[in-house]
Amino acid sequence: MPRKILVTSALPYANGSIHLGHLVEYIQTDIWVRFQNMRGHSCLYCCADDTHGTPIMLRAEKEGITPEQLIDRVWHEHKRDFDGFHIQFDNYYSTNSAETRHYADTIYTRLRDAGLIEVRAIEQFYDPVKAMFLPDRFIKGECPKCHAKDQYGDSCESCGAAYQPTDLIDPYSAVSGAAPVRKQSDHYFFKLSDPRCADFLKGWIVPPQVQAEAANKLNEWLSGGLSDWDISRDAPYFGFEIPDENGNPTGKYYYVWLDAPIGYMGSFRNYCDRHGLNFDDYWKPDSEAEVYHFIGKDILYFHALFWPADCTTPASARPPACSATAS
Ligand code: B3M
Ligand code: ZN
Repeated sequence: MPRKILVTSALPYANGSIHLGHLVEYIQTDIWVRFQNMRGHSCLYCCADDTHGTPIMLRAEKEGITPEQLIDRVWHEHKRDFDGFHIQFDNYYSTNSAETRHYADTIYTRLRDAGLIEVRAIEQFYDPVKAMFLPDRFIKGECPKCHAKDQYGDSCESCGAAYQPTDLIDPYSAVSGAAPVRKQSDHYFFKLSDPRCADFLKGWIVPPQVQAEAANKLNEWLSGGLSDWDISRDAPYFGFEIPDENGNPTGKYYYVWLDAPIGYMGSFRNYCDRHGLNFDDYWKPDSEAEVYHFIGKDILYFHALFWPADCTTPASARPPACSATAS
């Protein structure tokens, strides 16, 4: 019986070039896809550029172009490089697409309606000159341990210490150089700590959904207890704006890691529409098709905890065994 298989590789970030480390993953995946097709199965390979977030926004600004112009240019560079290495994607798309926005809004509103989104005020560093909240990587200062200067807000490259940006001595904004102030704003959290998520994940994190080695690591995280996940960012931000109950803008944006895996769906949906395929034949919980995500282990947390929990839990007011994805 020929199998219906959909394969994805991690989406390269549109902030940099494709390097050999990337290619190891795409070439391995490409070999697996070709192998399945040679066995007579139908195996499709979809990918996309991961295009949202603060680094893209700031880089575009620095270059004096719009984020859309930047991601368009990088898309062509990435595509050229993949073609040069004969990576045969069935679709190479972008997360900044109508399809990805559609599935992001669908997943988000279902989570919200299932009581899995909570709004909470948090305090963060804010650049008063640039009028923007600063991600950890955009705050620099003196390491609280070894006193090396110009270290990032999350860790020291000189002594290896990990800390909070608030621990830095004489912090400054890497964007404007200004001293950051602390400021509160509302953030939207995906309630990963809700027992429904852990219950679902416990049943899901087993072979064949994930390899045994990955299951061990994931169970370690799970038994440590899952924390809620901050899925929103304040303006200015390059991404999709989060809608309120009436579909009106909230001034908050989906964090890039929320819509990045949804880009797998967006890319595949775009392929389906152009080739007369039914998207749901692959993604519905009871579908016979198989979905495989090829990823590096550093992004296991996002793919094997957040992603199955956020894309499957709202539907799993239905029984929990209905996984739609497999790694
Ligand atoms: N773009 C990986 C990275 O650039 C990230 C992967 C997304 S996969 C949905 O570090
Ligand atoms: Zn240090």
